[in-house]
Amino acid sequence: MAQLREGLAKSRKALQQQFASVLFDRFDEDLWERIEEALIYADVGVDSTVSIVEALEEQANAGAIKDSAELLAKLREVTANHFCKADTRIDIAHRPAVILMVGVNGTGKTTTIGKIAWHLKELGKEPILIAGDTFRAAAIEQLVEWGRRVGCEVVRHERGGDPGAVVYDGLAAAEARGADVAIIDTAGRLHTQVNLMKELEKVRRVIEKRIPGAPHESLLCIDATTGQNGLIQARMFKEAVELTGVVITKMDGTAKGGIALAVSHELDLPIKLIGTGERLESLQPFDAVGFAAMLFDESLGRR
Ligand SMILES: Nc1nc2c(ncn2[C@@H]2O[C@H](COP(=O)(O)OP(=O)(O)O)[C@@H](O)[C@H]2O)c(=O)[nH]1
Ligand SMILES: [Mg+2]
Repeated sequence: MAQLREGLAKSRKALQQQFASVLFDRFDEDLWERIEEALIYADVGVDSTVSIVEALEEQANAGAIKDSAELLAKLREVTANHFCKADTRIDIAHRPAVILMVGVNGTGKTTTIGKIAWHLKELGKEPILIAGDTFRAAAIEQLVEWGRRVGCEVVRHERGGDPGAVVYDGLAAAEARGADVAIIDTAGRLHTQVNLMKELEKVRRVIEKRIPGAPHESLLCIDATTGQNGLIQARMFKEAVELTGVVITKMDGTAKGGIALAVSHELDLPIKLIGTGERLESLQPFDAVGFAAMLFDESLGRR
């Protein structure tokens, strides 16, 4: 939690500057516009912003908001309520539990896999990593290096190999070793959406055939620093893959954290994990109430 706090410190500071002008003694159009601007600035996205401000206006009209402290309290409450209500936990109640990691290149898939594997080890579980990103030798090496640091097996083929084949072998190894969790890395630098869909569909078919009911989690990695571009990526991947949740990475590197809300609300997907740095332990579970509270910190009301 301390790390998420740290990671969100920048978001909060930027928002504080925006909300500093929001202190008010009466409700008028200008106030709502300034709140809207602040939310848009924080990357919350247009649809979610409009919906949040509408909900706040309703509360104000009903007499539930009398001063700026109450406004901020309601803002936190309404914001938390805008996150998708689906389960934010990662399902590892299978053996092996299969986690498929997808997302655009550079969003943090491989790093997040390393972090998840480390956390699993800490919990006494045995993970196995599968190098399904066969485009670049460096991508395979990167996963192998994480495996070395974490102390778990990595199943790999040569660069340029068929992702379906390495996934098949990886799952076979996971079953043979009695691994608790198999985490599959995938490529994200496919040139067209059609190619992307084809490749991910193929990988999925291989997984389903090998282990009925898998993948148990299909997680989309979104880089918080890319702002609204993350929403476009999420739409594209949701069309291509049946996603079970989202990982928002690089929350430590942005002055805006609202993309988590935009993606969760507009695409009805739970945020499951937050990446807050490059270290193994820099991965946090997601909690909507805590997230909203930190985004709109209490101190805002006391300025
Ligand atoms: N600051 C920060 N950097 C991250 C985080 N997650 C990943 N990165 C960095 O982002 C870059 C791309 O990550 P990588 O895992 O290779 O992305 P991939 O192409 O999706 O597999 C690397 O330099 C990572 O160290 C995070 O939560 N915070
Ligand atoms: Mg990678």
